[in-house]
Amino acid sequence: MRRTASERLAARRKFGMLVGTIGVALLLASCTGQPEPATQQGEGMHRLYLVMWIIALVLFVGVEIAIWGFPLAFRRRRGDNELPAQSHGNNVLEFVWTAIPAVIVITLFALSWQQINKVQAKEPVPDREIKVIGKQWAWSFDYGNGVTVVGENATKNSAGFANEPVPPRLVVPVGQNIEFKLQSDDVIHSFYIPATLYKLDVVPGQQNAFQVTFTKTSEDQPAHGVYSAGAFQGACAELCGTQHAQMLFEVEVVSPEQFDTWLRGKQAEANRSAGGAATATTTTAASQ
Ligand SMILES: [Cu+2]
Repeated sequence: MRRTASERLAARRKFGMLVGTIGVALLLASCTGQPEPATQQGEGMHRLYLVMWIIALVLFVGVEIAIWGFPLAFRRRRGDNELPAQSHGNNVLEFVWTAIPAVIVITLFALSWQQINKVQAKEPVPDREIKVIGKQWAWSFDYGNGVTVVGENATKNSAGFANEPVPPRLVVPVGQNIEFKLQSDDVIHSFYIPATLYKLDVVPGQQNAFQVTFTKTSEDQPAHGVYSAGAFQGACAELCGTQHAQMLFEVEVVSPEQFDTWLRGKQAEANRSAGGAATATTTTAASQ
């Protein structure tokens, strides 16, 4: 059955619209799928991710057009009874398709190298230091001077777990350079706050550390599962034993004033308990 010219045009338009729709859907998926960065360092990584994503999208569309378009455009037509001109060994073409990927790989390497140096850069004296202790299967956060924040593990009874775990709430000030010093009491864990777009292993016998500066507070974060509202989510990202899934924590990013008030309150608690550590789980800084 032969199609008329207008039918062919309509079919081509339909195909174009389909390709366009898939492209837009992929683009939208990428925009909503990537966690929003909440730190200075994370914003740089987010930009790098977008650059990589756009290059990948252009290559994907180009390759798909070549895969589907060329066979369609150069298919055998009615009355074609001869082989088209056969060619072999085009030096220009060989050079171009070797050079383009090489340039892309070198560019991405250079951009990543630059970014990794920025992310791992450290001020000699950070605004604040917090010791993060990972152990099977909980996190605790040591602010110094006896102020420690811990959570509560789920309690197990004969019928399984009786209580949901209460993740410890790490309170930090916005706009200040914070150094997390990571310490493991047993096996390898991984300290991960998705909103920072960064994670670092917590290795026994080795002190890993990194610095971040939060650029926004966490007050607009919705509650999710065991995570309460007003905090970013945090978790252990390294399978570290049977109750690895309990190693959750919350990160409440507040104004420096709210942070100081919160820390003073914890300090007073620590002093009252006569040398004992002040421990808090669900105390939020915003409520004080
Ligand atoms: Cu762990």
